Amino acid sequence: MNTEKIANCIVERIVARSVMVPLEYPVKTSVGTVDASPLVLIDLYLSNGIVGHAYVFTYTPLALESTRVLVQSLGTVLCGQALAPYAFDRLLAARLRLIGRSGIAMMACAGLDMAAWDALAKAHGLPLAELLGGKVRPVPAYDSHSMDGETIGLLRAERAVDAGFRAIKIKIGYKDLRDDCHIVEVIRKRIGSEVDLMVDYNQSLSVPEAQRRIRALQQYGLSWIEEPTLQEDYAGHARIRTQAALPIQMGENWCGVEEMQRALDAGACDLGMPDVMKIGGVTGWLKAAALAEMRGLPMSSHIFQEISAHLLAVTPTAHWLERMDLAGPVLAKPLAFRDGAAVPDDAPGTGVAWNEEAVARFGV
Ligand code: SMN
Ligand code: MG
Repeated sequence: MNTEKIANCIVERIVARSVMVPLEYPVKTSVGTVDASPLVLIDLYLSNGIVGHAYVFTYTPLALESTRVLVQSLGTVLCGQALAPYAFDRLLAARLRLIGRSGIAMMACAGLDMAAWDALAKAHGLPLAELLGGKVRPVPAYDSHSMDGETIGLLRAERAVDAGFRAIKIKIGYKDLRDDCHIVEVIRKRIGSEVDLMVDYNQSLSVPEAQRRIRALQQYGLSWIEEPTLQEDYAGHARIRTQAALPIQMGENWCGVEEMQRALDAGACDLGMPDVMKIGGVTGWLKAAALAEMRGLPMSSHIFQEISAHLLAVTPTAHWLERMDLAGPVLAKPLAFRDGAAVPDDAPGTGVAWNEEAVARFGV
């Protein structure tokens, strides 16, 4: 499609639908469990018939309907506008200046941003990675597991290695340190030393307890310790980091690139993993990728595996893609993984499209 026709891509309407998607395994963390995946599915309809698709993940069903309503109402600001994701971000930021773009307001804006970029890529007939100047390519991925306990933890670890993954993340933060060490030890024994092993504390420890537990975990050759203390405590993460002989990882909770910059200025982490939703969609991710490059920060993704496979292809310090499938059952074509890498296909857009029969089945 040529440029003048792009200018004629006018946003006609936005439709936001809520679904609760079943999960193969619940996401068990030390601070809560996600039994089913609450998603707001966003469809951005253009005047030329193209539809941009995206979803946002609300973590808890308690936030599902309010997020859906906010997506729908913010969407009205975009209706009648010529498709321009960058301009949409500026427009929504201006409209929300007084209330502030955080929490579900940022999530809703990011969802609209991802849908707009999907539509723009489709309007150009390009996969998102190529629209952004990169190439669609396999992206190294780690299989992301939970606080599964020994039996399920070993089963999942074995399956992941058999499926070709060269890296696995587990969640820890059990009641006692010896339980953390035990699960890490048995999984390390099962997967061997050639497979990377990361752990995620999901913010559950005090700074002194994190320092104590990380000292005990040194012996297992872990690739990173994720969110050992409260995500907003950048100074606390920095104190943990100065004593830890293991890389500290964080970023899934950075709301906008401003918080990423504050965390890096505080020396909070060795590695970063922005969440494409909380960081502000594709528009926010591109700013984060530039900041990561300036700081030499290896940058991984957090959930949202489909669109992240495109974004990591244009991230100068790209590190790992997190494989945690929170939307597969409602997708027309779930993201493929082969030999430990995400393998996005080269269809136009981000690869997010709905299985409408499943959407009806899981609709809320
Ligand atoms: C996580 C927590 C809750 C839902 C999805 C993912 C986790 C992660 O912090 O890093 O995968
Ligand atoms: Mg995490």
